[in-house]
Amino acid sequence: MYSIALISFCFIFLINYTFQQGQGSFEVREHSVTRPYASVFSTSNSNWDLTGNTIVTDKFIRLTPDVQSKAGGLWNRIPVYYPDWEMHVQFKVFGEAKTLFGDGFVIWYVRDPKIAGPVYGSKDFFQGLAIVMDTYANRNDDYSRTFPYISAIVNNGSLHYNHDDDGFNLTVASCESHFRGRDTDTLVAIRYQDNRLTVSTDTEGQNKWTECFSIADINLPTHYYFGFSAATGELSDNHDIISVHTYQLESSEERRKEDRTGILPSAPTANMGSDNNITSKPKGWSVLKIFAIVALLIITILVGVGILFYMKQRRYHSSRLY
Ligand SMILES: [Ca+2]
Repeated sequence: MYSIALISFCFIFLINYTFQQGQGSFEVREHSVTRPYASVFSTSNSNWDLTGNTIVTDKFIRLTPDVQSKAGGLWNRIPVYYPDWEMHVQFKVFGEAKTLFGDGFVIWYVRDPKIAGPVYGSKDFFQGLAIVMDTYANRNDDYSRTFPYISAIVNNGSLHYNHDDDGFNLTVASCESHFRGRDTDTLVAIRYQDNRLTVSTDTEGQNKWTECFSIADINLPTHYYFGFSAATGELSDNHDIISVHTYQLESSEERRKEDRTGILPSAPTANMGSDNNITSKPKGWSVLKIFAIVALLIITILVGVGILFYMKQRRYHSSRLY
């Protein structure tokens, strides 16, 4: 009886995986979504939940339509029990607007999934990782970032995501990426292995990954949940998830044996809010420059007045001579 149970378990275990990327890496079916979606969502024991305004067609899973004040989510139900993983997400962000659109979407790895809130339709003070695919620059003052923009945020549950500064002060790594409104397929890959977080994009239709950032020393536990969410406010866009492929990566024996469930998300060596990709714009006119201009103006006026006075004097003397 025991051996039959064990064989059944092994069989179920094996069919859940498809060999993908070399030895030790497998696609995890329960953390992936591919067409046809009917087979993903039609059963009561689906691995995924849809929240808010999310709709499923035969071509895409639409988190929000290009309509104001909508919010939606796609959340996985099975905790991620392996420490090292890579997720490839095919998505599409587009809409009618040419200049004003928003706000983007988030790829989540969090302790508490499916809780509606103000961060792209999901919970603030979240515990876990957010890969923010931000299409609208809320803060656009003295930083020369161009949007769309991808940023990674690691939160232990105590930090507030501030939309007004695009989560700038919590950003551990980021890059600019022109993923919106493309005719090509747009994909993002998130790899978490040996505490290194690497995000790459493929938006040019060349079937080639371009590294967005790679940052070491990112601590994330196991048994959190994957999810996606998006929200529109005054600005809107279609935010579509087309496919998700998640791979379990090969882990060292030490990591496999380690109990990682209690790890608090952290990025102890990250220089939050001062990523290398973000450079300050010139700060405008310095005091010295303003002083020099004022001085030049005064000298010009003085010289002008001087010339006028001199000419007037000459005319005066001339009129006295004749
Ligand atoms: Ca924003």
